[in-house]
Amino acid sequence: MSTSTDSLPADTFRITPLSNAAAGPRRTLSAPLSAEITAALDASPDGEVAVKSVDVRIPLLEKNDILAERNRGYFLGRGLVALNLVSSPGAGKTTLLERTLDEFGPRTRCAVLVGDLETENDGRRLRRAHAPVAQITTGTTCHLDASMVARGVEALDLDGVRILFIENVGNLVCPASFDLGEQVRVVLLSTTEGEDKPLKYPPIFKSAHVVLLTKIDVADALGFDRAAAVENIRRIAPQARLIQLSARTGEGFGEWTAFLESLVPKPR
Ligand SMILES: Nc1nc2c(ncn2[C@@H]2O[C@H](COP(=O)(O)OP(=O)(O)OP(=O)(O)O)[C@@H](O)[C@H]2O)c(=O)[nH]1
Ligand SMILES: [Mg+2]
Repeated sequence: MSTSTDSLPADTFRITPLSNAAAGPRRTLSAPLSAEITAALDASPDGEVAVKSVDVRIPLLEKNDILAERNRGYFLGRGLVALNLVSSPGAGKTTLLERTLDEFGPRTRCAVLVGDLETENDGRRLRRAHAPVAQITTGTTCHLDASMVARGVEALDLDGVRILFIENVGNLVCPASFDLGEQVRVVLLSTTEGEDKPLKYPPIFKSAHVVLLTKIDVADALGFDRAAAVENIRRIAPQARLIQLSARTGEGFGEWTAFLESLVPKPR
């Protein structure tokens, strides 16, 4: 029996039985063995057992889920709506938020938490006199999690804020598993990525409340088949509201801002 962690994500491990290994004297293993494995080894004539993979992400996600619920309660208590924006890198999250902040101005107070592995570029792009912004740099982590968001909001003046945008790290896989405590998850698909991404990365689209088809201004020039993209989104994410827009020309933007305004909690 040996352990192998080759090509595994850091938060999982797998024990692979060596089926061709010569039977030899029982080896001493340093890791603590469960009662089941010890019993199976004792019963095995050649000192080998088959062990199924163990997913150690479960406790990590449980902890995240607890913190996410705490964030959600905090946001509700403050009377604001929190949106988690996820997409592959460069789909247009920051550009969307730049235009959204400009269109709302001080009328509907917004705040932004923005995550990237490195740089404060996006945070700087989003800085506005009327909107507090904080940048979270995650180092090597490919997604935001609920504890980062909890710490991030401490850096924001949320007085009077009605909408909190959380721009996640650009990644179409990892953010799907991490609830941040948002009320609304927004997944962006840009015309530059191709029509098939919902089919290839279903979990994130299945978790969406809203799908934004972005950069529609360049769809024709790219030969992007919008009807096919819409069909793919509808197939994988029938639960999601779909809005097609361009943050560059403003086409479709009215539908987006009207949707956001409909989310703002009414004063009690
Ligand atoms: N033509 C066009 N280009 C856009 C649009 N929105 C964004 N872009 C361009 O797409 C590129 C990436 O946009 P960003 O807003 O930085 O994308 P992002 O999703 O925030 O990127 P990351 O934070 O790195 O994941 C930039 O060059 C933008 O100018 C759009 O509606 N139309
Ligand atoms: Mg960005």
